[in-house]
Amino acid sequence: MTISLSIGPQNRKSPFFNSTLRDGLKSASIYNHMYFPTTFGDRPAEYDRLLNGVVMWDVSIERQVAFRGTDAVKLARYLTGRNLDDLQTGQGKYVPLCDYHGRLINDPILLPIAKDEIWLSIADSDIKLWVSAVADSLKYQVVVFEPDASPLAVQGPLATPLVADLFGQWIHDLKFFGFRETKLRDIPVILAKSGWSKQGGYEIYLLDENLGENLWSEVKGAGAKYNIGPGAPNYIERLESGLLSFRTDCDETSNPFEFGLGRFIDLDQDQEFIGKAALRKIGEAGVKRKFIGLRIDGPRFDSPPEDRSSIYVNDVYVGYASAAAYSPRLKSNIAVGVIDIRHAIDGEAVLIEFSDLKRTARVTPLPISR
Ligand code: THG
Repeated sequence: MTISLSIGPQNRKSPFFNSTLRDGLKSASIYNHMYFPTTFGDRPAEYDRLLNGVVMWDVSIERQVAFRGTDAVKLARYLTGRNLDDLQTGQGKYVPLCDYHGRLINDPILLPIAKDEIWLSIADSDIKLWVSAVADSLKYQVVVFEPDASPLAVQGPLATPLVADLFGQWIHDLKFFGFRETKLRDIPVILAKSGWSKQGGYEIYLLDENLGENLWSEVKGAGAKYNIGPGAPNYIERLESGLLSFRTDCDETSNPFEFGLGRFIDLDQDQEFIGKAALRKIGEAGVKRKFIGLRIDGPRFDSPPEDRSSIYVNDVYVGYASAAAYSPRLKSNIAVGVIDIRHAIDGEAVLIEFSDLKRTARVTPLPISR
């Protein structure tokens, strides 16, 4: 189905919005109450650049929820089950957030900006409301706000030489999720080694929303010699890599263990945090379902399914596939989904019911590598 978006003040525009339009943006979605570019019309080229070259993505929709004040670190430790004992300014961490029932409500990257300031770079849910409610109810000394910060991702094997051209050789010192505040010419930015792909790369957080066109054209200009092009978080590569898309893959009752995020939660620390007791119980009982990959039989899919698809074994519902596509690399249709733990077995045969067709498929571990 193709429809056009109505543009209005109800949803926000990225600082790169005009640049993306000028460069041929074809489709957008909505994420964190913001227009989210999804393709510039040449999906094979966007995929190829990510795997073999370099591609630039407007990911301003990864909004920042900031809190500043004497209790900033205390608040962060209460919000996530990730152990933050060794938190260091300039080194980010992936921090699942849960509610009091242990249900996953977001999976941000935490950026320790200063001793008294933390940012959560969030996926698609209203975490600013959550954080300010928690902070105020505990009477913590912090102000919660959305800073003027908009990430531009540069991803792919040639992202590293390009970003080194732009910023200098020091970029090689950044560890994964490490970041540094700096300037690109006169544009204030944070450069971070991160990005929602497994092809490597960086994110340049623009710190002045009036300079979006400048930053876009700096990156585009310097990237010309690497044949850079515009794209978006890649629908196919993320399935191959098994990266979690919070709103796509999770439902109202998902917990972090189902998605392999248990390694980012420390139930043994003395620190109290939201969901700790519930997560202990869930952990003791064992997970009932699991996030898995699927290899799907039959002719290649032309376009992604619009809805979640039901998965059956012997006519019994056992879970859902949340996203599916043809992988050129694996020469197969693939999907990710959530399935009953009893069927989360490598090679398990299942039937997937898409809106207009049924396909046989096999369960496979993530990332999908064969
Ligand atoms: N960029 C920024 N913020 C974000 C995202 C982003 N916030 C929300 C969402 N995306 C966060 N989700 C992820 C999920 C996984 C990874 C990055 C962002 C990731 N994971 C590695 C992996 O799974 O191998 C490493 C995790 C680790 O070991 O710590 O890269 O894209 N600004």
